[in-house]
Amino acid sequence: MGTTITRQYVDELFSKPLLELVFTAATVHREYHDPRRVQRSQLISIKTGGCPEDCGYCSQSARYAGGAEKDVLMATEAVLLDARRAREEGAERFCMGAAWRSVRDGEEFDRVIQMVRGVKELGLEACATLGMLSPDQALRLEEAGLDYYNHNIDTGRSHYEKVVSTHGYDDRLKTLQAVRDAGIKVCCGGILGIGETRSARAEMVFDLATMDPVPESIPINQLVPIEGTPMASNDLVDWTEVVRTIAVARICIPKTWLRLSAGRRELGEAAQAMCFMAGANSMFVGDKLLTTDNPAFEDDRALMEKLGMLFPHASKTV
Ligand code: SAM
Ligand code: DTB
Ligand code: SF4
Repeated sequence: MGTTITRQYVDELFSKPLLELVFTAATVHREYHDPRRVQRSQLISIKTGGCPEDCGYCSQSARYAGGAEKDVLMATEAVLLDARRAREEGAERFCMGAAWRSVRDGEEFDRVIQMVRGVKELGLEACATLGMLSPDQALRLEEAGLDYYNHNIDTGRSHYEKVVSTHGYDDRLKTLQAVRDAGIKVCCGGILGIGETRSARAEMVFDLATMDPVPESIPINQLVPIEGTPMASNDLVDWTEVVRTIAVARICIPKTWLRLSAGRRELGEAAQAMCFMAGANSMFVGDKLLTTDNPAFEDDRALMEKLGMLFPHASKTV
């Protein structure tokens, strides 16, 4: 699947009239998915800030003033308390993020392994994003029951070095290979609004669509500008570019979970609806992403009701 896609085909899709493109994507979406189904993941930042990397969009880099304060790794019980709450609000997957360049073996990684086991015991899918991983570390996560590992390519290869200088695109691919080889599902996507051209967006979708196998989960983030970072005053990409990117990704990668990720507050309800029409079928739930705000639970429930999409959840009073 996906391997016969050419770069020219992706470029042509990006150039189509928007509503034609959305119609095609919506049609493809209906061949493979229930259009009322939206997968729900909840994030937690288990170790915030102080990251040595210089990703120009990120609140957690120690290089920029104004971002998140550096914190220690959370206690396992506190993380599992949050996971239980997420489950009560209807989350299906619990995603744990740590602002590390790479994972180091030792007490902290052992604790993350405990967290993964605990999340699985609650009956949730477990996902983690901890920076670069060695093949051995990926295997340990798999043995603990980790379902997904998130590690984004973020943008097209040609633009990547303009976004981060402390690691390269090939480092990202190496970690993704370790994840794949360990038998963990891959969550890999990108971010829009980081100074990329439409061509770089097409390059990113092409790279994702020609991975073999393609990622099982693809988050599409819109930049949430963070004070103090080099991208603090970036213009938001036009909402139609978000819709367009989602539509092209759905056409090229029909079976994946395609997540409308960071930036939903900035998009507003109508543009989000268009993204779901264009084939997005996953979202982050809960008031917070890692360090920035996400729409409130009740607002999402209301939006899903308006759109006639399914939003099952256990009682909040349980
Ligand atoms: N340190 C890990 C890594 O580099 O993979 C994981 C954490 S990082 C926060 C995960 C992804 O979140 C990034 O690859 C990027 O796509 C997205 N992201 C980070 N900061 C963002 C922001 N300010 N706005 C939108 N998306 C953001
Ligand atoms: C992804 O692609 N988006 C999530 C998750 N993977 C880890 C993170 C979004 C972060 C948004 C900015 C913040 O809250 O700091
Ligand atoms: Fe942020 Fe991850 Fe880059 Fe660190 S490696 S600065 S946490 S995106």
